[in-house]
Amino acid sequence: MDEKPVLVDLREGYRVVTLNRPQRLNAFNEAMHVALAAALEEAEADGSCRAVLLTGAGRGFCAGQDLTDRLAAGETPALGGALEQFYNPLVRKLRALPFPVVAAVNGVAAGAGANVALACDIVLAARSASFVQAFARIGLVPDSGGTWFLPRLVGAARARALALLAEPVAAEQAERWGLIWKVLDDAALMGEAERLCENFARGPTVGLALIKRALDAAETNDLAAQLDLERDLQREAGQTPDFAEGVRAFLEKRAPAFTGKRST
Ligand code: T3D
Repeated sequence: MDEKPVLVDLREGYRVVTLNRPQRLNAFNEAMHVALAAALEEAEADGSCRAVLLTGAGRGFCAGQDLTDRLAAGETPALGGALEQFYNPLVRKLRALPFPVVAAVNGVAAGAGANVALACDIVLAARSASFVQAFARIGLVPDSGGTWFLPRLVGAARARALALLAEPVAAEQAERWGLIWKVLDDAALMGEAERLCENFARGPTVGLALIKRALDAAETNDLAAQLDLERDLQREAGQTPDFAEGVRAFLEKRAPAFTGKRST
């Protein structure tokens, strides 16, 4: 049995959440799902937490579903159940968290592991990392948002080839294609991810959460609806003390001291 399938490290204003089943390249089993869901719930409930850094222990980020669990479940396991119970809520939670989530993809991200990374707001990857839509290799369909994220991030042609061929994409190629934000030398990955989270921990958190909402809504809204939404969200952002502080700091030519709060 894994001792702690997810590690949580409390930092000043953010949390580092580490998938911790390195002997299986951090593949998901039920215990890891439950622990990750709890870690994210706790981060959300902690008013001082203004960002999450998600990474993996050992040489992999996450190899998707633990396939040994699937054999143990029998010849024809009811796979939709795990999506309903664990993967879909996880992806929804990552998108809905009211602060940025930075993925530091330290090694291979395969299957649902790749798509959980893509669900994060900013994806950094080590130069040695790779992304594999491994599903077709075992007769499955990309899940955890894969069929939604891929065409939006890299276009229809690449999305189809990635899903149908299940070939790995090296981190540098992933960056060139726009699948991820940035590739870094392996030794620089965590430092850069921490730097981003430290910045977010001092950021205008409510405004950042509203940006997440606007960009997600833009995936389905037409322009007219999106313009209306931007107006509404801007009203909300304009009522935060961070907006007033941001403008004051600009006029006074100093760095803003954002609180991340909705009200003073
Ligand atoms: O409910 C449902 O099931 C539906 C949901 C599905 C979601 C999914 O994610 S389906 C896709 C599941 N994932 C995969 O198919 C990926 C399987 N893994 C691989 O293809 C390769 O391991 C990698 C490409 C990720 C990495 O290859 P490599 O050569 O760097 O490492 P390796 O030697 O294959 O793996 C190292 C160890 O991790 C190895 O164990 P061992 O031999 O040292 O004892 C390997 O068996 C284990 N491992 C890797 N991935 C998984 C795994 N064990 C269980 N489940 C895994 N997914």
